Amino acid sequence: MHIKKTGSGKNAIFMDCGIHAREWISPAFCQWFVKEAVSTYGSDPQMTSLLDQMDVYVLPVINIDGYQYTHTSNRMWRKTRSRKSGTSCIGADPNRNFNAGWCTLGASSNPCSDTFCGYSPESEIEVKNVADFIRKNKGIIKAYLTIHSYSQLLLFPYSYTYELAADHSELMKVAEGASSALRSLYGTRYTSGPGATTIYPAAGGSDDWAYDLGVKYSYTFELRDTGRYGFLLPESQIQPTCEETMLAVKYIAAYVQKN
Ligand code: ING
Ligand code: ZN
Repeated sequence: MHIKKTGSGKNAIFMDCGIHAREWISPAFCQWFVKEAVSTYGSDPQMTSLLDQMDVYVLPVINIDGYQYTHTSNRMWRKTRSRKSGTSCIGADPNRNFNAGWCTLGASSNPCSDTFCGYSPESEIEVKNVADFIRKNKGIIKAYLTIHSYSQLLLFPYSYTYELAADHSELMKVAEGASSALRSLYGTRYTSGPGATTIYPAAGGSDDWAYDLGVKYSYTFELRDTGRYGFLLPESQIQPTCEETMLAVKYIAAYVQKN
């Protein structure tokens, strides 16, 4: 979905949800974001100024086949649903399939693993299409946000190496600001930091790939909770999670807008 005022060629923010099938709160957030954007434009000064100055691309469910499969067959499915002759195991982990230190760390070359990196970078059609879109629009895409769950983390590059990103201090500062904005609503605590040391080392992730392509403000959100319900976040937490996450996304967007 492309949220824009009339006219084109403006700078943009790209956000995707549902890269992992079982992380249901993620597609819920993208949907919430679009509703908020179109319904608060003109009344909320921050949203109005953002959309006056930038476009937002929202991909509500990247891994649509996997998402469907979690509704029909296996609630805990994570990967895509691609098939390959020679193995009965299905799918690759789309967040190990991007071309960023591909399959070197925290990923598996076993097609039966939940973190299978795929047969080659961008072997998954969902990953190839997102990567093509971002490459094509890299001149205007100033921020890349990807929404996962769970753990309450705000991660940024790198995950494929322990080296710090060239923009580490700025990325950390913006993440800390976004986390405080999020916490201000219901007191939900987030931890910020580079993926490799904050969650675990893992190559082939989309945020690392976007960052190395030149999209400086590249963040992975891990939404609620911290493990009590995990992927099975109760319905009663959908709205508060979306409300608080909005504050963090708007904080990052406002920062990107003026930088
Ligand atoms: N977490 C992410 C995962 O793909 C991550 C963590 C972020 C890895 C960025 C690599 C890069 O494992 C979840 N919950 O999926
Ligand atoms: Zn995930």
